[in-house]
Amino acid sequence: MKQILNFAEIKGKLLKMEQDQGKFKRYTITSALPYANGPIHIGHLAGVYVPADIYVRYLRLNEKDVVFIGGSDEHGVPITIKAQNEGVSPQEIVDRYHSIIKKSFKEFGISFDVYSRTSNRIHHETAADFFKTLYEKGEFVEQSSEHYYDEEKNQFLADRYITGTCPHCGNEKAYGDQCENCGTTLNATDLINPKSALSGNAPVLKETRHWYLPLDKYEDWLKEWILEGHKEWKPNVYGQCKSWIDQGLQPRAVTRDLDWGVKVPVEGADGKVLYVWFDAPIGYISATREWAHENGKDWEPYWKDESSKMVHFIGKDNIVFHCIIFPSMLKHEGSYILPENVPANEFLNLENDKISTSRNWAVWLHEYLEEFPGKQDVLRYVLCANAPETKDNDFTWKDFQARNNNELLAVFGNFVNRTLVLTQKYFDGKVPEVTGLTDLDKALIEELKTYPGSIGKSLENYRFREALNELMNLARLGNKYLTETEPWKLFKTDVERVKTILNLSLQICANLALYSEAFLPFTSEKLYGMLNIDRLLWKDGGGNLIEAGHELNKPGFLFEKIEDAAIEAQIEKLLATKKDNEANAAIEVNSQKENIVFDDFVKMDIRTGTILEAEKVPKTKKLLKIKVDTGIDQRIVVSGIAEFYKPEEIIGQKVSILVNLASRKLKGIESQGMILMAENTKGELCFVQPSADFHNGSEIK
Ligand code: B3M
Ligand code: ZN
Repeated sequence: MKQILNFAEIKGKLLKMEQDQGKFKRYTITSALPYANGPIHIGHLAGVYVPADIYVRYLRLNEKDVVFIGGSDEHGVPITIKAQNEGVSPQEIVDRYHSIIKKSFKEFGISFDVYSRTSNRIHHETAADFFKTLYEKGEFVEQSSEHYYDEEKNQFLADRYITGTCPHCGNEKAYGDQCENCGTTLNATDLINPKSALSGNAPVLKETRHWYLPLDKYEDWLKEWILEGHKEWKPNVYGQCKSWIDQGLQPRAVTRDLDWGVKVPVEGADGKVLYVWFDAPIGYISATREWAHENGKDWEPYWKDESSKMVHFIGKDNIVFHCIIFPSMLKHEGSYILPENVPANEFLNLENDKISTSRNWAVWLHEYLEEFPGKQDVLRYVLCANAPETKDNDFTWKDFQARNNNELLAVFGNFVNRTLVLTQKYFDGKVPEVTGLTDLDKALIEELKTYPGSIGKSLENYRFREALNELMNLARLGNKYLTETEPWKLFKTDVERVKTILNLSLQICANLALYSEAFLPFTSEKLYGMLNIDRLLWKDGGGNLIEAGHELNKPGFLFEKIEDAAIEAQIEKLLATKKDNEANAAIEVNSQKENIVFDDFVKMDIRTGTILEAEKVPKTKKLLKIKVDTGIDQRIVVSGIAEFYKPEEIIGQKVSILVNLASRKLKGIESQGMILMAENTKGELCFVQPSADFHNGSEIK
């Protein structure tokens, strides 16, 4: 048995933990608001929502007063670009994705108290008021500067709406804020040959006025608050903050010339909205207000009372906004508390490649559920066990299968199943009594007591992988106990001993049901059902949870094997995506050639014709020697189509032929002209033929 000797130590840590918890009366837990411009994938879940949900469930199991906030981020340029591409309104886009995203979260058991959206009126009011307060306090700096403007569309262009050549790597499709080829952060004015994505024209620079949050002025305070005051933050979070602060902070514009978003609530700001990163985090406040309103609560203590603990769950690309910009806004507004922690995760990759919405390189939650119905907890488990807590991590389907089959099924499911089946078989499903304790049993009982503390401690330190592993250790402990005691061998000779063994094993099962509610809520519910007991609280953990004589329900299965075929199908699906992407990339590369003038075009004499004869050119793979009736004459053309057509197939084929191409010799054969072929992205060729039976020699123009 494991580290019983450490019990005193664990108890000491437990005490410290209770002190921490005692400090706070309530918990305000936020999770990043996903952009409502697409559905969500495993990267979102692993990075933000699974850990946030585990944390919140743990708090609730400790009877804490907690509000868990989520919602859709419905403003910003990603939304307007999507709308523009589809030719619909931004509202239509956000309505569509808000409901898809909300549904996915619900299906995966992400237990938000409120899932709101930033297009709600209450949010527009809250964000506008927030801006106004800062404005009236004189916090903002007002500044005019030149920005790119599209004269045809009469509007200023967001950085993402400008493309051009990257001055660093020459990529012709760099965006005004970043080159995705070399990764450099850019200013729109850095681009060579800038073009508006709206009209395709070159934009002009035009003067515009904006409000800036003077982060430079807040630098000393930020140093004090983060670098001195929050050394306990995760190294990846602390490190990013330090590097931002060390580089020196600049004033940051918090308004934009756009028509989609929260209108800037001051006079003379027509056509301007709040910058999406200004309004989105205020969305957490608006959502809390909405929740409070609907539940007869007061929202303010959750945001304004020092006895509230606020934690932001986010991905690493949002760190600066949640650790530097939003806290600066809260601090200088004056009436708000600041986050206690921002346990940001790194990124999850998929099969060794960056998850990408545009390349469709993702496992979409709604698709997963169609393909693995009822297996939400398997994904939750894998994403937590493999969470990118300290560095980027990789999701692979093989690992998914292995973790299901070798861990959930073989360890957790197997232990529970063995215990329940044996109790059914020997004691008719009634919990047997403890008839006497061996040293082994006593050690087990002691060890069982350590789990609420050890799992809880990991969770309070945002070490979710460690916590989940500890939960699995409890199942491992149970399996080991059964394997060592072998009750199935004792039933005939020592039924009293078997009673004790199964009683203790059932106590482990009940403890598993309790702790797993935080991680695997669907499994926990099933297990409670099989044990036929009510939901427990964290404080109940570690001890005797089921009385002798209690009647269990019939055992079922918590997990099932995932077969190779299901995994291969997923891998196939990804391979198909890869192929599609390669084909699309080929189309992109194959962009339009330089313009020619009409005179260039009319120089070409293209006629309709018919193939009369064809044969392979010896010792070549690609060439056919073809005799064509051009209406003018019969002539020989050598054409590189042998990989796609057999000579005998094409006799009588109608073609288009360029007849005035200077003749040239190929493999010793004089080729007079060129048969026109269409080529797809895979490099396959087919004939271009007139759509009616015109006589040979008809001009193509
Ligand atoms: N929508 C960015 C993102 O999804 C942004 C988060 C807002 S949190 C206030 O990565
Ligand atoms: Zn570049």
